[in-house]
Amino acid sequence: AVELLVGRFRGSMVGALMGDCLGAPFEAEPRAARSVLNSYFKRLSCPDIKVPYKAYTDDTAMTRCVALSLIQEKGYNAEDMAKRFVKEFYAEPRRGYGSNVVDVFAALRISKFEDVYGPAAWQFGGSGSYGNGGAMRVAPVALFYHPAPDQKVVSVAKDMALITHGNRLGYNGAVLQCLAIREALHTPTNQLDVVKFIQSLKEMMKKVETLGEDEILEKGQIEFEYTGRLSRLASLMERGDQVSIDAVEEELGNDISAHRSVPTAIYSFLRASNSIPNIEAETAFMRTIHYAISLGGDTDTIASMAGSIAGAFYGIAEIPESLQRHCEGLAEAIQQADQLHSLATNTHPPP
Ligand code: R7I
Ligand code: MG
Ligand code: MG
Ligand code: MG
Repeated sequence: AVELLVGRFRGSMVGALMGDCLGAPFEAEPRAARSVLNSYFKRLSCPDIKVPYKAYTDDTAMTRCVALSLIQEKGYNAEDMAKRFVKEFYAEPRRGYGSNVVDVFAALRISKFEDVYGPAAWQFGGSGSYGNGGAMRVAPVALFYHPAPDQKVVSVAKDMALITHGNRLGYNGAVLQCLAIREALHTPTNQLDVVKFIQSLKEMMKKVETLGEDEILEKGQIEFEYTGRLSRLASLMERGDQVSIDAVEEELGNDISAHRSVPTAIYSFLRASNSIPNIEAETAFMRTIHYAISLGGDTDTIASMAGSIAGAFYGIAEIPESLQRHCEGLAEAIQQADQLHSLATNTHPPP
């Protein structure tokens, strides 16, 4: 069982990396047809063809910071994490960061990290960003804190997101993505019950989204945004293969906002647990990545989030090595997964 769990930690970290690297060429491009993606993956997995590696983007750059900070600090330390984000951004600013989050990095640096959560709170005139940048990097939190009680997991995911994303849609998106990875990690591979999986997330998000005293709804926002989208997700799953890409875009979204991408990533994982017409994939994990990219829009981030959920569920053994080897930073993702696993096991011994 212990070996299985290591494989799932690796699957989640490598899954996040692969979605980012393989999805990045399609980000904000016209949607790629399933046949085009079939050839894309076939070409990449051909053993005798040498292709240059696929570079990772901001999604992975920030995920690595989250992992390294948790490992170094043996838990969440806001200041350490913020410093790593900033250092990483100024070392490699051309990784495709969101256009507004860079202002947070600048303000953190200028203020010498005096108030770690301050600059994010001031984004967008004080409402904070609802981009998916908090959600896209949350996998290491889900892994490290997986044995901890729900409340602890929720509060760390939220605080980690708050360093850059002050809007409740931004940080609650990170919370939902974190809970989805943890749920996948805890579900036996032969016992995925789609209805129960969604219901469990809905029950947790209903508590999370109950408006706290310190929270306000921005104009046009509703209290139970994510709970509502999870209901829509459940209806889409009931309709099976009848659901078109346009319907997914309409009901769940495929853009850079957290509320229009996190539910889409979860849907991609669940939908791809069964075969999908015209998608040729070596494994259900690869079908998840393929399907997520086929939705278009924010392909690197949706595929990365879907990949980290699917990887936590299927484990590294279901991720073809022929495709892993194309991803920049593979060795680091595996090493961080192993370190997170040993820390999670020692820090939170099983009851
Ligand atoms: O969320 P963030 O880190 O961006 C992540 C995305 C991923 O797709 C990455 O792959 C990368 O491509 O970027 O960065 P932010 O700059 O905080 O948010 C991203 C974008 O969301 C912003 O540039 C805005 O276009 C939009 N956005 C908002 N627009 C209006 N009002 C986020 N919050 C708001 C808002 O409150
Ligand atoms: Mg990116
Ligand atoms: Mg609340
Ligand atoms: Mg993206």
